[in-house]
Amino acid sequence: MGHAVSLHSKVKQARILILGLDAAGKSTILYKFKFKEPFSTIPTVGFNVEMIQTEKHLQLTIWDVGGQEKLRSLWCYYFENTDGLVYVVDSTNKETIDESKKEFQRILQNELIKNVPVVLLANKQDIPGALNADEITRKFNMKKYCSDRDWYVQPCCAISGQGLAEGFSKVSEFVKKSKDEALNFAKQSVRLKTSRKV
Ligand SMILES: Nc1nc2c(ncn2[C@@H]2O[C@H](COP(=O)(O)OP(=O)(O)OP(=O)(O)O)[C@@H](O)[C@H]2O)c(=O)[nH]1
Ligand SMILES: [Mg+2]
Repeated sequence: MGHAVSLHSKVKQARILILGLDAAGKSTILYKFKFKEPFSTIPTVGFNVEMIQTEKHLQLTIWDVGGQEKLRSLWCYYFENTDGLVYVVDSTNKETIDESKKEFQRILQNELIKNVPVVLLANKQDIPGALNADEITRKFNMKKYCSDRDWYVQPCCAISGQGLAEGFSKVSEFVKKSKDEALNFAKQSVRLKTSRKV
């Protein structure tokens, strides 16, 4: 009975983790996406968490964790049960982009994040000289490092909100797909067990 209920209930909840270096724009993105209004932020010490309903009928619980260097060792405590990762890059800051890439690759290596779909938000596209999505894709070596999962690079501007709906829609789509696959796998296993008993 428990099985039947859990296997047939619709997917409604997903846990999304937003990470990236300090000042990449994570909190600005979270609050602009939620409230659709400009939001002035202060550096996050700890985390912010918001629930947002997307058009894919998914309730996203979005965790935005502070990105200052001394806080990054705490990121791993947020990894468990993550359904989708949104990694935010300041596309204009050539001094920190290699550091951002290093942190990104470190996250991907963690067992708890294995196969978790990724949307990389190439933020601050309003600033002249920002690297575009193709340049960020190459810089972050996405094809190589994300070959084991669904991934997408979305250019955006947290101030105007441009690109945010597309980015979160993409992560919702990926999450739904992987949850559907897990559900189908579970259904098949139940069917197999039942047919063996008969
Ligand atoms: N021009 C421009 N500025 C942005 C954009 N996104 C964020 N900012 C600015 O970047 C600064 C840092 O933004 P936050 O959202 O606080 O950065 P954060 O990633 O949450 O930083 P931590 O909490 O320290 O990890 C703020 O002054 C924002 O107004 C953007 O798309 N364009
Ligand atoms: Mg913040």
